[in-house]
Amino acid sequence: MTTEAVIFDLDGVIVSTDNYHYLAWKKIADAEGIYFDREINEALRGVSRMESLDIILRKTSKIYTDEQKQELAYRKNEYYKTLLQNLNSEDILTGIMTVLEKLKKNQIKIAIGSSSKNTSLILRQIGLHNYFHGIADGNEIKNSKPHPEVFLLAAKKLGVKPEKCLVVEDADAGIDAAIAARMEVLGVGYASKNIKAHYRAEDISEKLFDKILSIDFS
Ligand code: B16
Ligand code: MG
Repeated sequence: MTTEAVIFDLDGVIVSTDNYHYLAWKKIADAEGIYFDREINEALRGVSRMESLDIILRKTSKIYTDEQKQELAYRKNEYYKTLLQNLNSEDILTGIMTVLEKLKKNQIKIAIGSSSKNTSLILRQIGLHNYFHGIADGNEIKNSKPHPEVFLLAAKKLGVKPEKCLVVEDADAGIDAAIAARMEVLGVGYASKNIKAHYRAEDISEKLFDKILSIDFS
């Protein structure tokens, strides 16, 4: 396959916001007397805010109305946004900037495909707001990962066919979404153990992309 574009997931690939998500959900769960730990938090990777809340509420027998659920999700997001104020360019994960620069230099388009409705805020915080050729996020889609919608939208914005795109993901839901979009996928971090991914690696590096895309990065 000739790769014409690379679509990067945001949380867990470009920047690590998982701990902030955890702290914000933990605050809500504790206030509601619901058990929540870091293992349950792992199941929320790549999953939308409301679906994340539904997973958390599995630990309680209390029935919440839609209005109450909206209120919990709102409170979680307000706290999460406060925590995001701490983010800056130093939080961009290791290896990312070198790879992004080299992809651009090699005329490979780069995009973001994220379930997060806070994508713009996060990109602004880390100074990459105007950096990508295309951004598709949680505000623009009806179906979140594992549905392929966000990646198909990113490809459309770039004007690149899905089969010419490579996705970089840290979530199992995101790996499934990329496969459903008929894209190749590199599983990193948490998803480096997912055997459905075409490529797997703990961390992102120049060497890795050199191998996958056969680019001479020298
Ligand atoms: P928000 P990604 C996802 O982002 C996160 O991994 C997931 O934990 C979160 O619930 C989801 O965004 C929604 O985020 O509440 O900010 O809209 O990994 O797809 O970039
Ligand atoms: Mg992610």
